[in-house]
Amino acid sequence: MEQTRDSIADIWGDRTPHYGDWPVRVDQRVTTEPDHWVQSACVLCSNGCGLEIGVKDGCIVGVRGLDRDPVNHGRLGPKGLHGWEANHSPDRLTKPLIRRDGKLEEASWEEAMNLIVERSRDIIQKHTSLAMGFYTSGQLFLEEYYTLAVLGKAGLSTPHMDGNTRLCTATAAAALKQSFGTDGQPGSYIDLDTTETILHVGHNIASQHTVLWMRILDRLAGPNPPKLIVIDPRRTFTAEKAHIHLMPRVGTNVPVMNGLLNLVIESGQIDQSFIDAHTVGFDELKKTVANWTPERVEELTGVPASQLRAAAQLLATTSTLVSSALQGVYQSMQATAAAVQVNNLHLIRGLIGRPGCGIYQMNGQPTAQNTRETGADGDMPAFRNSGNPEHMNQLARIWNVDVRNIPHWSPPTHAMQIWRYAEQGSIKFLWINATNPAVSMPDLARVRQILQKEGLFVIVQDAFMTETARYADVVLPAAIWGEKTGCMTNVDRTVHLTQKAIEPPGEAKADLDIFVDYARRMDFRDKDGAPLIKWTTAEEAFAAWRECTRGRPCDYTGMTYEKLRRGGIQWPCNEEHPDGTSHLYTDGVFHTGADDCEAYGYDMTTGGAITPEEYKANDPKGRAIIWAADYEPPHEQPDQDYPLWLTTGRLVYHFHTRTKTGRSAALAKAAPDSFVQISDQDAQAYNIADGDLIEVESRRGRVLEPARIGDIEPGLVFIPFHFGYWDDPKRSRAANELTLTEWDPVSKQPHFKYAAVRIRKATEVDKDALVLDQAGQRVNAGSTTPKTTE
Ligand SMILES: Nc1nc2c(c(=O)[nH]1)N[C@H]1C(S)=C(S)[C@@H](COP(=O)(O)OP(=O)(O)OC[C@H]3O[C@@H](n4cnc5c(=O)[nH]c(N)nc54)[C@H](O)[C@@H]3O)O[C@H]1N2
Ligand SMILES: Nc1nc2c(c(=O)[nH]1)N[C@H]1C(S)=C(S)[C@@H](COP(=O)(O)OP(=O)(O)OC[C@H]3O[C@@H](n4cnc5c(=O)[nH]c(N)nc54)[C@H](O)[C@@H]3O)O[C@H]1N2
Ligand code: SF4
Ligand SMILES: [Mo]
Repeated sequence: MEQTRDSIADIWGDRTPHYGDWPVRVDQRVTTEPDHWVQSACVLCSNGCGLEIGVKDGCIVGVRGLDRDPVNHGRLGPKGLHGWEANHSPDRLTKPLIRRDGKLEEASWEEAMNLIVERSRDIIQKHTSLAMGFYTSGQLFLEEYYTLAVLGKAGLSTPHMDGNTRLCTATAAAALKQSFGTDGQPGSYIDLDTTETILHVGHNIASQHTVLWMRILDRLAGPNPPKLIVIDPRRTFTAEKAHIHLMPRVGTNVPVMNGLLNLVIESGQIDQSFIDAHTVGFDELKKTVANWTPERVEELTGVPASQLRAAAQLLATTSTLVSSALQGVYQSMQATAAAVQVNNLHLIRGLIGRPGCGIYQMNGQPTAQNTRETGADGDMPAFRNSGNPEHMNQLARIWNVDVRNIPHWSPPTHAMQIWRYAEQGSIKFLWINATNPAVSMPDLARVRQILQKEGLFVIVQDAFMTETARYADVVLPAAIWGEKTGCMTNVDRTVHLTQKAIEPPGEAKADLDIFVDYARRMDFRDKDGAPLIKWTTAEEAFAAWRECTRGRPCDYTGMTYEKLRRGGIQWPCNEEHPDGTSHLYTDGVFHTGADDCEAYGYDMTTGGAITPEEYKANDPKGRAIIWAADYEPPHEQPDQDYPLWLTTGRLVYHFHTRTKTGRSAALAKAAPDSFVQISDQDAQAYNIADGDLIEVESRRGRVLEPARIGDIEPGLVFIPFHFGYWDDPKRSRAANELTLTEWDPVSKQPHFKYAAVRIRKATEVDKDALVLDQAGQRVNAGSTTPKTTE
């Protein structure tokens, strides 16, 4: 059978009801019978579904879910079943490009790499390595990030390296570090198979992790179904299945969570012996949340007190609980402060470290976990603490370099700061790989200005001519998933090997090869004069990474490519745990000891770093840390001029800036254009009908979107952020034209989930239409402007 279902029409497929043991269902879509199958995993979200790539005559012709894979038991969602079509898109980049006289022109690899090396040397000589910046991704492979991290830290010694993971899951990492001492999810997907209660906070799992949602749908259809609580201001696919759906105003997660914690504590159903033996900070929490009565929560958040009580009742009495948090928490006000309240809920009820009890501080991108583990986001590899001299000495020994060459004298530069330095001119070299900031960063007018800045040398390494690539000085054509080999670690610490199935098009090269080539040309050496990067293949890079993780919480030493070919394995995997580990913290001992922890943490309100001395003075010595947080109002709020809240997010059929999903015919057809979602009440108030073109304006920019009415709270509008300009350069429609340059004080994750906007029907703005040129710049309107409405 070529296709087991039409996943566009039937997103989640048929139910296979279960309790305890999730049945296998193999989903498949091929366009023709493959010659052979190559084992891999899906690259279109952090769920990490195991799959096989069907190949015929050197081309990908389809995929099928891997039946024995612990993550998906054979299932795949619409993106997984269709996204591979992008590999064979006719507009792939196949040759390097160099800007000459203002125009990007084809060049050889030799010319492009020589230019990059020449510029690197020149800039370092004149301005030191502090002028070198790297903005990477959550979509490369582990081996690629590790190579990048080593060349950045020990080769160039620059602290300016971060990923788009800053926009994505920096808060997941921050919340895990704040509470448990290091990154790494405590639980496992198998917790969903038995849990009594599930809580999703700001996570539209039905659309964004479709296969994990199938697991939940199958529980809901089976014996002993779990109760589902959803906290989201919109009526999402996820919310539709909720037993209790709390719809708070955007930016009010802390009051809602504090209100729930308060009721749970008041009910007396807390696990006092767990709290006493395994945590610190409970008294402070109790004091803080005591102020958050259901009535006060209702006033501030709009969540009816009765609903909050009902949710708290479930959370106070359940004997197992799986919680997840994602962008409705991470990209909103008080991101880390809200995310740790989810951890606190589990800690005060002792619902951690055993089957049925999982906390998913979710990831989004397929390899965001690896960016963090390897230190390509500026963290130190294998969760080492840059403030811990012993940890830094370990790295220096592993890389055979002088410890002073590893930048650890101050916290790493986070992405928003890297862009600011580029704006201010102190960063003069910005190497962007596998991310499309000209659509995905907040406040796009500013991003475009930075990318075009005189004196900033921009390299873009991508598979397509993206909105960002248009501004580059050098464009490097990258091989992508299916065309190279490497590992991906998903949300629940499961490591998959994804294998090369076909050759990349034209001269496109694997990112690993590009980084290795750069390191060789830059002649980075270790203390003894040997090459710093001692590997050339992915498998060799993996072996080097394994050594780097020895004895660390994310211990990979028990894994090999050969073992990974049998299926996904959860870290830590070592001699003690040769088959991997499903649950961390089963003994209630956390990585919070001063010698052990990945970070000393931050003050939740100011973001002020806690010093090693302060931390040591109150060493939690393995107890989890309960952090209390009070409410802080958002800095931008609706007012007379901009009376509505804007929130942004995703659709089930598209991945980010659609470089892949927009090139699959079926996915593109399923969600062809951007829109603005508004409530019935607001539609009436503004006299707007479904499909009318609406101008949405914030203090930073304007877009034009067709209206879609319903399923959202009055006063709130929603725009999906997927739609940039590569396939429609005419209309200003990217949600990030409107968003704010502002971030969480702890995780430094930008706030995409709220901004103040105003709306009006586009008929009134014909003369000043929003038209963009090829480069995404707003063209002045006037007589050349096509009419924007019928
Ligand atoms: N189909 C699809 N799946 C994807 C992706 C994709 O692009 N498309 N991307 C992947 C990636 S990288 C990520 S990070 C994840 C993201 O996955 P999600 O976080 O689930 O996706 P979003 O739509 O960004 O935001 C989730 C929800 O937050 C709600 N929200 C907004 N403001 C608030 C608030 O103040 N409080 C609360 N409680 N909720 C709020 C929104 O209404 C929205 O429904 O998805 C991954 N999976
Ligand atoms: N308003 C708003 N903005 C948001 C968000 C939001 O919810 N609202 N969400 C944020 C989040 S969570 C995320 S994760 C970001 C995502 O934002 P981006 O990272 O900008 O999104 P992508 O479209 O996934 O960009 C990845 C790029 O890498 C390329 N690529 C894919 N594979 C490879 C490879 O193997 N090698 C190389 N070199 N290139 C490759 C793709 O073609 C694509 O151009 O957006 C953020 N921006
Ligand atoms: S849930 Fe995520 S990993 Fe699984 S098939 Fe869908 S996009 Fe791919
Ligand atoms: Mo993300």
